[in-house]
Formats: sequence, structure tokens, C-alpha cells
Amino acid sequence: MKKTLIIATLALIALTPAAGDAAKSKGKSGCPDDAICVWKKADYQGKRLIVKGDGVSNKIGNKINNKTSSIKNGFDKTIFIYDKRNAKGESRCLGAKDKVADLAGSYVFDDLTTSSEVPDDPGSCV
Ligand SMILES: [Ca+2]
Repeated sequence: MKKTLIIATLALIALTPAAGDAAKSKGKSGCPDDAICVWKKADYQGKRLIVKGDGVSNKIGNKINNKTSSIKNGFDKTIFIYDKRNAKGESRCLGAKDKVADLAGSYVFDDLTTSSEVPDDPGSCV
């Protein structure tokens, strides 16, 4: 009887850190819902910046201007990123929950992002 209790306790101890590690490994490469997340390095590495809320934001330009190399769209709708402030200049589109591991790839937008936009009713990327 006592032995069973000890085994059960040990099993619980063994399981607990595993759950903690899983949560931790998600870490800085994750992106919350209803936010745009950008990283200074490709593959969601390096400094992460989270931009929450709808509409146009210059937060990326204010914090890590022209230094974004990967991006995730945590919104359930299309968002845009722009080369200039206030949603001006060249732009790129990301569909709902879309992500780009390396903006230097086919997106050809590495180290350019300055502002972002979450339109009310954007439709889908063309
Ligand atoms: Ca720019």
C-alpha cells in the first residue's frame, strides 16, 4: 500500500517538469492571438516584438525599424506590413494565421518593415 503511494508520487514528479519544458520551448517563437509578431532574425529568433490591436501601427518602426526578418500573423484575418511609416510605401500581405520564417526569401522584404496595418475588412491576400 505504502509502496504504491511512493510510486505514484514519483510518477507525478517525473511528469511535472516535462510539462514545464513544453511550455517553455514554445517561448519566444510563439505569437498570441490578435497580434502581429516580428523577430529580428529569421526562423522567429532574436528579439521579438508584439504589435497588438487593430488599425495602423508604427510600433515596429519605433522599436526595431528596418530590422525585421521573420513574422507571424496571430490574427484570423489578413494583415499588411509596410516599408514606410503610417502604412505607406511598399507593402506585403499575410493571410490569417500566416507566417514567414525568412523575409529575405520570396517575400523580398528583409529588414524593411516600418509599419503594420490590421484593416477592418481586408478580404484575402491577392
Ligand atoms: Ca522601412
